[in-house]
Amino acid sequence: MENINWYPGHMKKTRELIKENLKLVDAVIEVLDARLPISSSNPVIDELVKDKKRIILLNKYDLSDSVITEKWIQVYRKKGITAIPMNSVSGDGLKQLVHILDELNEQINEKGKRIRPLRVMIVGIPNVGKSSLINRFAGKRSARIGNKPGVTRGKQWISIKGNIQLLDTPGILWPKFEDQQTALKLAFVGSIKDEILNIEDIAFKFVEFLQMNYPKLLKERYKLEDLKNTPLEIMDDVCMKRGFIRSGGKNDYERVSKTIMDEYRSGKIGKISIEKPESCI
Ligand SMILES: Nc1nc2c(ncn2[C@@H]2O[C@H](COP(=O)(O)OP(=O)(O)OP(=O)(O)O)[C@@H](O)[C@H]2O)c(=O)[nH]1
Ligand SMILES: [Mg+2]
Repeated sequence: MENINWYPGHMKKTRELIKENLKLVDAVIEVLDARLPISSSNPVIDELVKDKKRIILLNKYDLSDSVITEKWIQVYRKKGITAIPMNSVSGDGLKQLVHILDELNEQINEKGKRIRPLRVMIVGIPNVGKSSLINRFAGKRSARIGNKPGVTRGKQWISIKGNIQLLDTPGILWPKFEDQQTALKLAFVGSIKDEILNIEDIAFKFVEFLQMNYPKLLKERYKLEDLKNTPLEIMDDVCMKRGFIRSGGKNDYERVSKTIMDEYRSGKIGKISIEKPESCI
C-alpha cells in the first residue's frame, strides 16, 4: 500500500490559530471518534493544549460498539480524565457536557475573575463532528458541516445560551504519520480526504478487518455465504450481488469500495469500533 499523508496548508494555519486563541479560552473540548480514541487523538493538539482544562468527547458514539466505548470511558476514568460519550446528531450526551461546563462557569465566577462568558475551544481531527456538536449545542445550524473531512476552514465563535461561547476550528492532522496503521484507521472512518487515497486498498483492508473482528455483521450486510473467502473474493461477490459491473464485464472495484466505506461511515454495516482498549489492530 502507498504511504498516506495529508497535511494541507490550512491545517498548518489552524495550528497557529489554535495557539493564538488558547489565551482567550477557559477550556478546550477535544472531540475524538469513539470508534478509535487513540488514532483520533492528535499528538500535535495534545502538545498545544496540554496546559488547558480539557474535556474529552467520544463522539459518534451511536456508530461505535457501545461495549467497547464503555471500556474506553473506564480507561479514561482510571487516568482521572472525564470522557463523555456523545452523539452530536441526536444530542445524546449533551446534558452531561452542559453540566460540566456549568460547573466550570461557576468555578470561574467564584474566583471573581470572569467578566465575560465562558469561552471554550473545540478541537479535533477532521470529520469527527466538531461543527455538528456546536450546532446541536446552539440548537441551530450555526456552523457548516459535511460528510467529508476539511469542511470548516476558519475560526468561528458561536454564542450559546447560558453564557457560553464556543470556538469552532478546522480539523487538523499531523505533518507525518509515524505509523501507517494509524493513517489506515483514520481513512476507514473518513478523516482523511478520499481523493488522496486509493479507496480500493482501503476497502480491501477494511473487509479484512471486518472478517477478523465483526464477521457476523459483514456476512449479514452483504448476504455472504462463506466468510472463508479472501477480501477480494468477498468484494467480487458484492459486485455481483449489487450489479457493480463495468461495460466489458469487469467488476467495478472502485464502486464497490466506495459503497462499502460509505456504508460503514454512515452506520449501515453496524456498530463497529476499530480500536479496543486491550489490543488495537
Ligand atoms: N452518526 C453520527 N454522525 C455524526 C455525529 N457527529 C457528526 N456526524 C456526521 O459526521 C460528519 C462530519 O461532521 P462535521 O460536524 O462537519 O465534522 P467536523 O469535525 O466539523 O469536520 P471538519 O470541519 O472537516 O474538521 C457529518 O456528516 C455529520 O453529520 C455523531 O455523533 N453521529
Ligand atoms: Mg467543522
